[in-house]
Amino acid sequence: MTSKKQFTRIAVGLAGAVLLSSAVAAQARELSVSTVLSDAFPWGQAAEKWAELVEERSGGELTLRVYPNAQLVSGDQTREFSAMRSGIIDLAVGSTINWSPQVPELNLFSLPFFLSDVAQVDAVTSGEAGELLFQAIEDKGVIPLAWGENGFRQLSNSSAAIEAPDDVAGLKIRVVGSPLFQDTFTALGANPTQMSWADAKPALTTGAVDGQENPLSVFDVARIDQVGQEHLTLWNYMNDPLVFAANPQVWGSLSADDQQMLRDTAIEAGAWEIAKTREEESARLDAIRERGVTVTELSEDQYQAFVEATLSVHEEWVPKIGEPVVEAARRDIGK
Ligand code: X2X
Repeated sequence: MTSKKQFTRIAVGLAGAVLLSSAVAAQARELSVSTVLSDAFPWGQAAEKWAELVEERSGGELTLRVYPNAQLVSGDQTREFSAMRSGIIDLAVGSTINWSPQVPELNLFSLPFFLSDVAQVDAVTSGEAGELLFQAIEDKGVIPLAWGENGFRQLSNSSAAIEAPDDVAGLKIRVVGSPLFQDTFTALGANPTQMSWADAKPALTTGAVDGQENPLSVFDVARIDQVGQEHLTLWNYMNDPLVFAANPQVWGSLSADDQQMLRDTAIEAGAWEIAKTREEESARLDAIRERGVTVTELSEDQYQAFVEATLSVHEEWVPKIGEPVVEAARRDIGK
C-alpha cells in the first residue's frame, strides 16, 4: 500500500519531472549557420555578428553556431543551397555565386561588367531586382532574410600583369559557381577550371592553375600572393553579394517574434558587414601592394576592351537569368 508520505513524494517527483521537461523545452535552441569563409574574413564575421546579436536579443534562448569552410557540405560550396533547402543546414550566409547553380536568377551579379560600383550594387539589392531575386530564392525553397557582401572580384595570376584580354589568353583560371564563369573566361581566351575554395589554394600553390579571381579581402586575408599570385588587376568585373537565409521548416517552427528578431538581426549584421568590407578595401590594397604585388588599374579604353570581349556572355545568359530580373536591375541603376 502506498502511504500518504510516499504518495506525496511521488507527486512531488512527478511535478518536478514536468517542470524539468518544460525547462528543457524552453532551453536554448541552437541553429547551424553555414559559411564558406571563416571569421578571419568579413564574410565569416557577418555570421558571427548575426550570432552575437541573436544571442543578445533572445537572452540566450536562441543561439547560432557558425560552421565555416563549407564543412556542412564537405567543402563543396555549390551544394550549400540544396543542403539548406533539405534541412542539413538550418541557416546560411551564402554567396550568390555559390547558390547560382540552383537559383539561376542570382547570375545577375556575375554578368561581366554589368554592375560597376557599390552604388549600383546597393540600387539592385534594395530595388525592384532585389525583390525579384528574393522571390526567386523563396520559390526554390529557402527563406531569404538579408544581404551582405563578399565584394567586387579582382583578377590575379602568376605570370604577368593583365591589361588586355590578350593577356588572359591561354591562362588556366580557377573559377567557381555556375557555367557562366566558364563562359566569361572562355570568351577572354582563358582556360577556366571549376573548383571549390578548398581546392583553390593548393591548385595555385602547385601551379595547376595560373590565376584566380576574388575580392580584395579574400586575396589579402588568405595571402593569395604567397602562393605565387604576384599580379593583380583591379577590373571590378562583378560583385558577389551574400545572402542571409533560412531553411523553411526551421523558419516555420519559430514564433512570429523570433522570426522578426532573426530577420532584423540578419539585416543589421549584413549592413554592418557591408560597411566594414567597403571601409577596409583601401587599407587592404595598400597591404597587398606593400607585400610586393603588382597592382594594375585599367584605363577607360582598357576597361572597354574587356567589356566588349565579354558581351557574348550577356547574350547567352540574360535569357537564363530571366529578362524581367535583368530589366528590373537596369531600371534600378538607371541604365
Ligand atoms: O570560392 C570563392 O572564390 C569564394 C570564397 O569567393 C566564394 O565562396 C564565392
